[in-house]
Amino acid sequence: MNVTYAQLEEIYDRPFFELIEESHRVHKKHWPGSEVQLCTLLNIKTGACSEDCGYCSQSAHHNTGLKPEPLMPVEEILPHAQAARDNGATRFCMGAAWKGVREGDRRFDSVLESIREVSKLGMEVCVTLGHLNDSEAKKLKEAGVTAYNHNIDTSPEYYPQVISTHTFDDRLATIGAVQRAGMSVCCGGIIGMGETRRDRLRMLEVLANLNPPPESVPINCLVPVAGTPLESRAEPVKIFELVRLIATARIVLPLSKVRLSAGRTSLTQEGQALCFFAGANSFFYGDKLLTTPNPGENEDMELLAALDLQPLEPYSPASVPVS
Ligand code: SAM
Ligand code: DTB
Ligand code: SF4
Repeated sequence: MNVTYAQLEEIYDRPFFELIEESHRVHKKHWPGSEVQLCTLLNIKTGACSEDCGYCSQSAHHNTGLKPEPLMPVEEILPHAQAARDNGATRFCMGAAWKGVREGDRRFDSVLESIREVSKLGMEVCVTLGHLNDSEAKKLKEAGVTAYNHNIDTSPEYYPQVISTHTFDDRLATIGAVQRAGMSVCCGGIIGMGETRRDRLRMLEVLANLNPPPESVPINCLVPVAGTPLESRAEPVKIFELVRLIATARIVLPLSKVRLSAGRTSLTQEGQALCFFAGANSFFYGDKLLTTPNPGENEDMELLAALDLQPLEPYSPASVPVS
C-alpha cells in the first residue's frame, strides 16, 4: 500500500470512536476469526552487546547491572521451546544481543542447529539476531526460520537520538536481505521514548511502504531500564495514544499481524482489550520478555477467555489473512 504521511495523520486524528470502529471493521474483514497469536521469547545470548541502543538493558555501553551470558547451546534451548509449545505458544522467538551474525563463526552454526531442531516442534520459528547479509539470511531460511524480527524502532529522524552505533539505513538493508531470502519480516518499533506523534506516524509510514509490508508489526511501549540513557526520557504511554496507533497500523497494514509487545505490565486488562478491538492480534506470551517481566501465562489465558479470544494454531488457515 502506498501510504503518505498526510493520510496517516488524517486517519490517526479521526474522532476516537470513528477510528476504532473503522479499524475493527478492517480487522474483521481480513482476520474474520477471533484468534490471537501467542509468541514466546527466549534470550539465547544475553548482554555485552556492542550496540548502544538507548533503551536496551543489554548494551555494553550502559551500566544496567545485567549479567552477560554466552550463547545457549541447542540442548539448553530445546526444553524452553518445548515448554513454550506445551503452554500454548504459536511462535517461538529467539533473540541474541549482538550486532549481527557472521558466517563461518561457530556461534552462527550453533544458532542454525538450534533453528533446525526448534522448527521440528511445530511452532513458527522467529529469530532476532541483528544485522544480516544475503547469504546469512539464506542460511537462516534454509534452517527453518519463518520470520526474522528486525525493528526500525522509531522514525528515521529520531533514530540518531536513540542509537549511534548503526543507522536507520543499516536496519533497512537487513530487512531487504530478509525479504530476498524469502523469510517473513517482523518489524515494528517502540513508543514512549520521548518521540513526537510525528515520529510515531513517520515510523508507520516507513513500515506501510515496505514492499511487501511486514508480516508482523510489534508495537512496544518502552520498558524503562535503570542505567539506560532513555530511562530519564521515558514517558508513560497514554493508553488512548497506543490504541490510536494500533488502529492506524491496522488500517494501513491490514494484512499484517499487529503485536501488542513490550510494556504490557503497565497496561490494564481493559486497555489491552481496547488494543485487541482496535486490531492487535498477537502478543508476547510468557512471564519474561528478553530481560524484563511480562504478565504471567495464567493471567493472559484468563484475559483471552474473558474476551472470547482463542490462541491461534500455528500454520492454520486462520494464521493467514483474507486478502
Ligand atoms: N539485537 C537484536 C536487534 O537489535 O534487533 C535483537 C534483540 S532487540 C532487544 C529487539 C527489540 O526489542 C528492539 O529492536 C526493541 O524494539 C525492543 N526492545 C529492547 N529493549 C526494549 C525496552 N526496554 N522496551 C521496549 N522495547 C525494547
Ligand atoms: C520486539 O519487538 N519486542 C521483543 C522482540 N521484538 C524481540 C523484545 C522486547 C524486549 C523488551 C525488553 C527486554 O525484555 O529486555
Ligand atoms: Fe544490542 Fe539489540 Fe539491545 Fe541494540 S537492541 S543493544 S542491538 S541487543
